[in-house]
Amino acid sequence: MKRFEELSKEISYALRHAPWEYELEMNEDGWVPIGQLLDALHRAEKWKNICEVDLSEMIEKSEKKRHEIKDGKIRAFYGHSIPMKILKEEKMPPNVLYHGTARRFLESINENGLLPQSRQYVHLSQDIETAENVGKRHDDKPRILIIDAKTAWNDGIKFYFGNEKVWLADAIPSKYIRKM
Ligand code: HQG
Repeated sequence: MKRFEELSKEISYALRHAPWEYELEMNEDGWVPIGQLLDALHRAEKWKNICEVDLSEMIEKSEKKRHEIKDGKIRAFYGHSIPMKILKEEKMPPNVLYHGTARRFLESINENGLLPQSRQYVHLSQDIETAENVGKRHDDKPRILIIDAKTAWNDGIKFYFGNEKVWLADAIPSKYIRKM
């Protein structure tokens, strides 16, 4: 399992942050040909025997749904930081979404709303547990923010579907955010 985690990290890095390091041709939806990714991975000794079945198994065994394979291509569902904006599917969000963050960011979020920071989109969580896990990456006592997604969406803020647990937005003004 550890090996799949390591593989998943490397693939996330390639697909979210540095496709050029792996000579990947990425389309505007974030898809790259699996063959290209495998060719790049095979150059590293530790991945020289990786095949498409391993990639499928890695996705299947992962706790989080980070990647998707379809028609000979692979992509990351979210998390991108590359200059080319990945187009995501606009979708009506649930009435309420959550965002787990660090205590030290609260003042700035209060002032400026949620901003994508180093990524292309703000990442929001479908449920509180997911938000807590996201927040714990930044703070051992994370704070959960409640996003009034329904009102924001009615006011014209766009939301995008990431996966069943992760929603995306360009930015969330602070008037739609309250602390839990
Ligand atoms: C904060 C992981 C100051 C924001 C996770 C967050 C997620 C602000 C941090 C996905 C701010 C950015 C993304 C403002 C936002 N002032 N701080 N105005 N607006 N922030 O890692 O949402 O495991 O880029 O609260 O599970 O934590 O990689 O975003 O704390 O789904 O698959 O700026 O990445 O998924 O941090 O996490 P990040 P995130 P994976």
